[in-house]
Formats: sequence, structure tokens, C-alpha cells
Amino acid sequence: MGKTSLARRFTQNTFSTDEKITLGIQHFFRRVNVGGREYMVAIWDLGGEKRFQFLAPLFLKGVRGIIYVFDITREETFIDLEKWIRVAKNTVGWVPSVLVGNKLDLEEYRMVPRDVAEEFAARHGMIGYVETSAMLGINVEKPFEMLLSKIMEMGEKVV
Ligand SMILES: Nc1nc2c(ncn2[C@@H]2O[C@H](COP(=O)(O)OP(=O)(O)O)[C@@H](O)[C@H]2O)c(=O)[nH]1
Ligand SMILES: [Mg+2]
Repeated sequence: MGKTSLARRFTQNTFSTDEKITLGIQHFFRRVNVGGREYMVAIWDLGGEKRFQFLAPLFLKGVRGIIYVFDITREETFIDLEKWIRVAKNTVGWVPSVLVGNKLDLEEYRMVPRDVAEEFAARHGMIGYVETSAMLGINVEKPFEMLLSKIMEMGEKVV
């Protein structure tokens, strides 16, 4: 669907057509400069498969923000979001979050309309909705920037 591809694009500016399934969790890091200060962004990329679901609450503890990713060409990945939002709420309560619809390069196979996703993000109190292509490198920085500026605005140290 694109979680690992987006994290890889954001941190390494690379893309692989045969990205391996995420076994449990993968880590990605990138230094960013905001307002003349350097921060380290740590991305905890959770494998979405059912068999890894039990790990999520363990790793969600302490997160400062969440990017929820679905694939605009696969409606079931959009429907699945409700479950992940519930898991996050039960574990960390409210943290700033952004919704990402990935695979914008496959627009002709789109199954989830943009306004439906926008409405979903708003209804769940998310900062916003962004459509990306990890493959083409479209809009990949945007959800991370939105999340970071929100976290900073909340006036706390960024880990
Ligand atoms: N066409 C297209 N394929 C993508 C894009 N992002 C990821 N993929 C492909 O979708 C598959 C799953 O991607 P992956 O990043 O492993 O998804 P994850 O399971 O959410 O981590 C891989 O074959 C990727 O190459 C994208 O933006 N466009
Ligand atoms: Mg993955």
C-alpha cells in the first residue's frame, strides 16, 4: 500500500518496485531542519498484516504523531483505517495525525474519491489529507511537514 515506500522515499529518496513485506516493524530516520534547529525524525513503520497487529500497541507508546496510509486504488485499505485509528486511540489517546492516500500515479484505477477521504480525515480530527506517490516522489514531504509543524506548534520537544 505504501507505508514502507513512503518512509523510504522520505528518508533515502529511493523507491523499490519489490519492497518486501514489513515483518513487524521497520525503522527509518531523517534529520530535518526547522527554524534553524536540527531535529531527528524517527519513523516507526508498522507492518499492517493481521499477524503483526498485536505489536502495534507496544510500539505506539510514546509516538508524537501518526501518518495513516491507504492505497487510493484499494478500497479495503481505506476501510481498514477505522481499525487502526481505534488501536491508536486505545493506546495513546489523541496525537496529531495525517491521512495519506498513496499511489496517486495510478489515478485511473482510483477507488476512493478524494472528497470521501478528506471528509474521513476531518471527521477523525486529523490535521489533513494528502495524496502522494511514493513511486514518483509526489507530495511525499508534505504529510511529514504537516505533522512536524503541528507537533512543534504544540510546544513540546521533538524526539
Ligand atoms: N504504483 C505505485 N506503487 C507503489 C507506490 N508505493 C508503493 N508501491 C508498491 O506497492 C507495494 C507495497 O508497498 P509497501 O511500501 O511495501 O507497502 P506497505 O505494506 O504499506 O509497507 C510495493 O510493490 C511497492 O512497490 C506508489 O506510490 N505507486
Ligand atoms: Mg511495509
